[in-house]
Amino acid sequence: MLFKQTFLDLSVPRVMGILNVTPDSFSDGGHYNSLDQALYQAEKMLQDGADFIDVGGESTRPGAKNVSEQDELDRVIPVIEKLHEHFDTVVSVDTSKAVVMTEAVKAGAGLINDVRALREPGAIKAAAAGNVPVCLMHMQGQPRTMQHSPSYVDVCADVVDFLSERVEACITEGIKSDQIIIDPGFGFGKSQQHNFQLLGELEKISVQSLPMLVGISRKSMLGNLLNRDVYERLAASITAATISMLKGACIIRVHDVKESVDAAKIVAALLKG
Ligand code: 8Y7
Repeated sequence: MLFKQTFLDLSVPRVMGILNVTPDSFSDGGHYNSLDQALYQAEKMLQDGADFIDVGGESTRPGAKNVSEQDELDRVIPVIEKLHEHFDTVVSVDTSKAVVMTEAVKAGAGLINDVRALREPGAIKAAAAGNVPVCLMHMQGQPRTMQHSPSYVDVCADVVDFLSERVEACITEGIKSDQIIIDPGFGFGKSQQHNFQLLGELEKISVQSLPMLVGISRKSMLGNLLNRDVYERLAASITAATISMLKGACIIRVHDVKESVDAAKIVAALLKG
């Protein structure tokens, strides 16, 4: 199986817990922005069965402001160091900045999760030098404006074309294909209709049989459909994660780890049986 020796066996679905260390992150209201609170939250997610902890210091919600390199480093590096020191888990760094990637890997990060798919200056080279797996996510536009007027000929085909191009760019720069994960990027430059079309045809999102990560947890596509605010989207999040796993996602990126791990175990039993 992919990653088995160096990383994690992805033949069963895995759960990535979200740890936002942004003061303005949309769904935890910035409750966990101090180091101790971040570690407490991470420990709880690991007790609940998370396989990865994704540490992010830049809010990418629609309309969010850009964060400086220094602010991002100050937010994420101490947390990554402590997680690496205290816990046996794969620490993922959610960043698009080359310097943050380099410093995060030095601090112990074992995965780079980039919503910009390594398109920022120096990012591919930093990731290749870091020699850790990368997650390449599809996004149309930039976070500040991506929801203004997303447009596609065919959302699934366009996402696959984009991810194929990014995978090739990574391989050209020396990233091994067994260190690449793809992600269709729910909510990133996509209308309500695009998001559900993508979910409905998720099994078509495939590039060189690479593993796929999906993040739908608490996203607006669920809230818009159900008219529920962000803390009332648990059932919807688990349902969407379950659909994603059945359609091929092998990592789900979630806020509600305990419930998601239960769902992942049911799917694992089903796939095994
Ligand atoms: C995703 C993500 C976010 C996602 C990957 C949120 C950082 C918005 N969403 N990374 N990041 N995939 N790989 O709602 O869908 O968590 S931020």
